Formats: sequence, C-alpha cells, structure tokens
Amino acid sequence: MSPLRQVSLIGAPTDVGAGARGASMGPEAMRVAGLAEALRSHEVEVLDRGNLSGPPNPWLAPDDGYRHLAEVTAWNRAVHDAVHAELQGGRMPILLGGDHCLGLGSISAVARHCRETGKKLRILWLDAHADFNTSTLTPSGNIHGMPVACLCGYGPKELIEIGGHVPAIDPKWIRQIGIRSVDPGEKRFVHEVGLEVFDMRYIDEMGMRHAMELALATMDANTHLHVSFDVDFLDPDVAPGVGTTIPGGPTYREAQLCMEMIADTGRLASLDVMELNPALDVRNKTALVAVDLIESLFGKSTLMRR
Ligand code: NNH
Ligand code: MN
Ligand code: MN
Ligand code: MN
Repeated sequence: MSPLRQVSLIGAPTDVGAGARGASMGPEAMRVAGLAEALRSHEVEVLDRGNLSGPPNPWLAPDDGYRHLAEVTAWNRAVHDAVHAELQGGRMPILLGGDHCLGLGSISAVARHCRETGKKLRILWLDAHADFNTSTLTPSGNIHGMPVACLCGYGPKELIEIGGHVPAIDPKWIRQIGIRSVDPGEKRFVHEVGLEVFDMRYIDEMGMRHAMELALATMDANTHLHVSFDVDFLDPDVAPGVGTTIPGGPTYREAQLCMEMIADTGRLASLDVMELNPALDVRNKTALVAVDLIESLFGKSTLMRR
C-alpha cells in the first residue's frame, strides 16, 4: 500500500489575468464536484485550506501591454506564500484556480522550495496555449497568456521577482503538452528560447503515450514533478467550461492516459488546476471531468498494473 499522501487544497478565486469573467468561481465548482472526497477515496489525506483573497477584478483595458498588472501581482504574491507554506510543511499543494496567471505564483514557490531542498524541478504544462507572451508580443494584454515567459525571466519586474530568484526557472525544466494555439510573435519566441513542446500535431502523429514517455524521461528519485493543468488542454467536447476553448484537444482517454503515466512516475509533488470557468460550463460537467482526471493523477486506474 502506498504511504499516506498529504494534500492541501488552496482556492484562488480570481479571473484578473483572463479575458473572460468566471474563472473566479473555479475553486467552488471543484469542491462541489467532490474533489476532496474523491482524493480521500485514494488514500490521500486532504486539508481544504479555503480560499485566498485579493483585489477584485477592475475589468479595465490593458495599460502598457498588461491588463490588471497590480491586481495580478497581489494575487500571485498570495498564491506564492500559500504554496510555499504547504511545501515547507511537507504537504502537497493543489492550487484551484482561478486563471492561469497564478501559475506564476505557484511555480515560483515550487522553484524556491526546490532550491531550498536541493531538488530537481520538472514542470509539465498541460494547455492548449503556450502562455509564453510578453507585453510586446501579446495580442490581448491578458496576463494568463504570459506566466511561462515570466517564470523564465521575461516579464515585468514585480512578477518575475515573486519567488525571490530571477529567473525562477530554466526553460529546460518545462515540457508543454497539448499545445494548439500560439500567437505569431509568441511562436517565434518559443522557438528562440527552445521550449520543449509536444503539440497536438505531435500527439496526433506519435500518440499520447510516446509524447508522455519523452516528457517524463530523465527524472530521478530527486525530482520534484509539478503539473500545471490548464483545463482548456482538454478538447472542448469533454471540457466546455473554460474561457478560451480551442478545438482539437486531447480526448477523454488521451487525457486519462496522460494523467495515468504521470501517476506511474510516483514523482508528482504539486499541482495547479486552472481556468475552469463555471459560468461557461454545462451542469458542472467540466469540473467533474477535472476531478476524474485528478483521481487518475493520484492512482485511480493503476489497479490492473500492480
Ligand atoms: N495566447 C492568448 C493570449 O495571450 C490566449 C491565452 N489564453 C489562455 N492561455 N487561456 O492558457 O491572450
Ligand atoms: Mn472515485
Ligand atoms: Mn494556460
Ligand atoms: Mn490555455
């Protein structure tokens, strides 16, 4: 039997980084869909830390290439501190977004923890989008399109410094899966920096299994594996409840396989579940699918393999 894993749920109810309102309701929709109970059924000890607080969404136009930079900074500081505290206490943080700008606060805390403990960090970024825009490349000014660039040190001072070390991460630590919508300037920048991307074309041709084998390769017992799961990674047929649906994403089974292969590594140590937008969902279906996939991340489907 696997040792008891201790998880803390952290709600971050905001949509300040997004282009559509509603991801602020994501944490509660995940609770209503039964996330804590589902995890407990897989030998996981769950503490629900409740929700963080921060400034309201002022819903303004971008200023100098950024929409709501001050509010995004305040929310990310709160996320950073909460995620870092859980890791220091030996618990696995699960951040319930909230929009994906908060991946910055979460991963900068994880990177800081890895520096403090001498762990190697591997990040899986499951998303339809690369989230590698900067203020000059972005078509929208929405900061949820920028967290990966900020983590790699390309972004405004107040955001890139949140974890106390600039850059927070090396681009070599990231693997992106499921990508199918990248803006023109962003595409050039992804190539320039050399991000490792398993896009949908790759998954179509080579299969999810091969993509995940490569994305999970070269980890060892000293690796901290962080998964940043943007729910728009999934095909909109499976997951309509997100602000930016992009057709042609992983099917239900492809997504399950992705999660199962992550579970098999035994290295998952922190998780973000982002961009769930209950205002656009159908009877909480997307939250239920997300709970189901998170169960697989925690070993739901491994019975036949033991
Ligand atoms: N690339 C677009 C932008 O920067 C969309 C980003 N939207 C996301 N990212 N949902 O995951 O505005
Ligand atoms: Mn179950
Ligand atoms: Mn994203
Ligand atoms: Mn996305």
